[in-house]
Amino acid sequence: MFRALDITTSLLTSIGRAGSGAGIAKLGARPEQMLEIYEFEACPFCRKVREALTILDLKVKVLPCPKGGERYRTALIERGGKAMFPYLVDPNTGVEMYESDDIVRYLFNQYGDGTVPMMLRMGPLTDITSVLAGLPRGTRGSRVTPSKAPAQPLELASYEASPFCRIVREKLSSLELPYILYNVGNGSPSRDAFVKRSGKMMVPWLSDPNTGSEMFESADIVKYLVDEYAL
Ligand SMILES: N[C@@H](CCC(=O)N[C@@H](CS)C(=O)NCC(=O)O)C(=O)O
Repeated sequence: MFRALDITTSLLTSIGRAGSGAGIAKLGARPEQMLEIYEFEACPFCRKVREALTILDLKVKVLPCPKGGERYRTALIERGGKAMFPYLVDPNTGVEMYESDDIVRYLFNQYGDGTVPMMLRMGPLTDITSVLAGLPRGTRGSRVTPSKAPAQPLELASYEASPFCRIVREKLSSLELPYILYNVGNGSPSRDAFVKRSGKMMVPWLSDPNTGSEMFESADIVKYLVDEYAL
C-alpha cells in the first residue's frame, strides 16, 4: 500500500512536468570531463537542470546538498560563496554558475543545438510547474539523514522523468551520497553501453564500487542504501 502510494506520487511529479526529462533532444558536442552539480532532489530549480541533463544525455557527478547537510554544502559555500542550489561546475570550460535558467541555457548552448525545450523555457511558468509537480513528494530528498560517507561515488543509471528513479535519487540525496548519474532517457545513445554493462535496459540501476554491489529495483536499492550507509 505504502509502496503503491510512493510510486503514484512520484508519477504525479513526472506528469506535473509533462514528462520533461523522459527522452533526449538534438545533441551537440560531448564533454570530455564529467560535469558536477551541487543540488538536492526536492529543489524545483534543481529539477529543471536534471531534466536538461537527461534531455542532453549528459553524465554528471551529483553532490547532494540536502537541508541540514554539511558534506557538500560547506564545500559549495567555500567554492561559490553561498548556499544556493543548483550550482553547476563544468571542468571542460572552467564555467561555474548558480541560477537554474542560466545553467539550462548554458547546457543547451554547449551540449545541445542551442534550442531550449518548451518545458524549460517558459520562465516563471516553468518554475511554477516545477514547484507544483514536486508537491506530491513533500519534503522527500530535501532533509539530511545522517550517513557514512562512501570512499568513492556510487553510480546510478536513471532518467529524470522515471518515477522509480526519483525514489532512489531522493534517498541518495537525503543520505548525502555522491553519485555519478548516467542519464539514459528514451533515445539515448548511451543505452547500448548501459545494457552491455548491466545486462538489460531497466532503470534505476545502482552500482556501488565501494562494496561491489549492483542492482535493479528501486525498493531494493533504497533498502540497500539505508542498510549500508544510514547511521
Ligand atoms: N533563482 C534560483 C533560485 C534557487 C533557489 O532558491 N534554490 C533554493 C533551493 S530550491 C536554495 O538554494 N535554497 C537555499 C537552501 O536550500 O539552503 C535558481 O533558479 O537557481
